[in-house]
Amino acid sequence: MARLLTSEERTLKLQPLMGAGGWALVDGRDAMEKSFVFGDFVQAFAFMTSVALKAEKMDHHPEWFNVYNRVDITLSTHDCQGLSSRDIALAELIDQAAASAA
Ligand code: HBI
Repeated sequence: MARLLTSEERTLKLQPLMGAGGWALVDGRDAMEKSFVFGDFVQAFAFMTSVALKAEKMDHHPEWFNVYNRVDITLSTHDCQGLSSRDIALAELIDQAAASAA
């Protein structure tokens, strides 16, 4: 069962993903979000396929919305109704997948 990030973990591990990292906290919910824009739908879907396979291996899945070349992603952990280390790991994996999709 995943546990919520402590305030120290949020400072040390979550903050680096925010700001220039592109992730932002969601208003009114203990979750993080980021939007990605690709060259076209096929590139966006290839990114989603890559993330989906890795998320399945992690057994930790994003909430996401796709329209054409844009993918909006929200991460939070259902088990503890908030941000856990699993969300940080998945965010880092997602950023790596986006970088290699570019
Ligand atoms: N994905 N985002 C998210 N949050 C969860 O709590 C979660 C999940 N994927 C699978 C899952 N939980 C459970 O099936 C496993 O933790 C057992």
